[in-house]
Amino acid sequence: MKNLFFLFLFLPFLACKTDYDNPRINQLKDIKNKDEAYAVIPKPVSLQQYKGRFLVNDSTRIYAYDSLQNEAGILKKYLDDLPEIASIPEEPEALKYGIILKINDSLPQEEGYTLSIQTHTIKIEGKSPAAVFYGIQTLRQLIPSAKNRKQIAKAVNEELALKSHQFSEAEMLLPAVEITDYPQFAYRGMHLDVSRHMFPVSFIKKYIDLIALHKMNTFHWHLTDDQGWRIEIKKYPKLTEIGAKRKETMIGKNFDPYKGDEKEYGGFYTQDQVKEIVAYAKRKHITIIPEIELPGHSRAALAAYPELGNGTGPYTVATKWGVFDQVYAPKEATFTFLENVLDEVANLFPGKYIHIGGDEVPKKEWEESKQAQQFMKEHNLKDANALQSYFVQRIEKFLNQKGKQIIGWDEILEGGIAPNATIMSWRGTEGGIEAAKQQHNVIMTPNGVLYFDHYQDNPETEPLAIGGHTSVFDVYHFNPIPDSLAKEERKYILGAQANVWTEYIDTSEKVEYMVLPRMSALAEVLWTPADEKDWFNFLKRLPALESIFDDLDYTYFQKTPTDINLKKAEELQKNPKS
Ligand code: TNX
Repeated sequence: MKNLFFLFLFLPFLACKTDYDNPRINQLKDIKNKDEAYAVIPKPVSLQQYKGRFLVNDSTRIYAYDSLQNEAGILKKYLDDLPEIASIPEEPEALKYGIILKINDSLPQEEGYTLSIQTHTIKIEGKSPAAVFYGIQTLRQLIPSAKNRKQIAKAVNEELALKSHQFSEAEMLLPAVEITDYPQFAYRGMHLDVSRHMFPVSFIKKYIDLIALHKMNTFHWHLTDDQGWRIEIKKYPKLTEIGAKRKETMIGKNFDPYKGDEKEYGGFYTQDQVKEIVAYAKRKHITIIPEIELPGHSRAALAAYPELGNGTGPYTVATKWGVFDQVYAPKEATFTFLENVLDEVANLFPGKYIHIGGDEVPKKEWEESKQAQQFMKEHNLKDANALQSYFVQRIEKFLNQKGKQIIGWDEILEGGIAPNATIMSWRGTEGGIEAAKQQHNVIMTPNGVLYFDHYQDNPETEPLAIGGHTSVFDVYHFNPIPDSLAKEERKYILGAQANVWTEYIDTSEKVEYMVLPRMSALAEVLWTPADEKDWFNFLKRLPALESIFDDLDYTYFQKTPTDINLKKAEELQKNPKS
């Protein structure tokens, strides 16, 4: 009843036939400074500001066309849990006041959307449900943060000086705007290593939410490595009974002399948990790419099934970091094992890609093993590089038959790339350049600039990290398309991804701290047209995003952007790190 009364009072102000023509609400001054009121990251392709505001209160309704109920449900939560998603009224006239979500097939880009906020309607149209979802993410960033709402309500009350109603902070005023938007790159990813350290299901979901907030679409889940096997495989229970646990963990950087913490460390995700996470990601339009490392980084698997090694056991789950000589033996039993494992993995993850690793494979054991030498002879493989290539190609063939495509780290170029493989270029961009020249798809993850396990500021004042130095500025100025690629080769660069290796990241908070706000910069690299990017303008928009991090309880690195001295910034802007 109260709501109805309220709506009635406001009709003269909010409901006008033409947009923006209400003399009172449309004359409202900009309450916040413009950059903040329209602070969207990544910056939209086109954003036209208007005067006026849309009022959201508990009588606002969301109308979801075209089976967009999932998207409507997500939006509803962002808007302080609006009471209900309304059914579509038969009379279009009834849609005068509300938020409308719709598919629009005529939009040119697959992930493109338009967002229009007017005084009495908000309309989000997308080419696909994912595109509508991106429009919702933009809308979400236009919602004033809790702390700004009070201020806005106060300013509006002063300016309108209505006797009949005082705005409260529970009523959100969204700024009028027309946005047309679509991403520059199709692949926009974040990676997380859960082998070196493990994170709870609740955090994996929180990480997925962060990916969604940034309009990224891929989560690369690094599930196996020397220090722990983290996914339940029904056919091989020892992978998690034995392979998911290590005796202890190295303390700090005590490689030599080695010093461990004497605490058993372990954990894994059950298949039910994996299914739950995959379904969660799907609702947020995020595809998960699972990574099962082969033929190297396999000590945890060998600890569980030593018969798959090159006779160099006994094997243990590694307790320190680095690259180890122990790799799978090239024999039929290994391929049967890997195929069975990948079979279960393929059934759990509906996306088209499976990452098979392929990085850092020392060839020592293969060179020294009679059995491996014999295998190479039988298969006409001239050296260990050819054997690595055989390994990957055989697995690719198996996965292609199951309708999946493989991704591998750039080492899989050595000895000949598998015919349909996508390359993840991590040792700089060179591997990516080479792969694109060979007409293979590429995802750029160069360790010089997209390794978010590296320091983001002075190591003396930062928590322990693996090394390196990559500031948010460096990330912001990364260009995924190397200059040396010819025009027709550029289309092979699908996009980029930041990698989060967790040797020195042992808590969820530290993951957040290491990725924020560097991933916000990466999101803009991947979404916004290069000539629209502007570092200083990005810095002005960042605080609004940080207030969302605050509201959602994310930990983040706070000082870099404003601390970067201008001269250095200008210099770097002219000559970015690649
Ligand atoms: C290299 S990137 C690795 C990882 C480490 C990382 C540390 C890649 C394919 N392999 O095993 O965790 O460096 O930055």
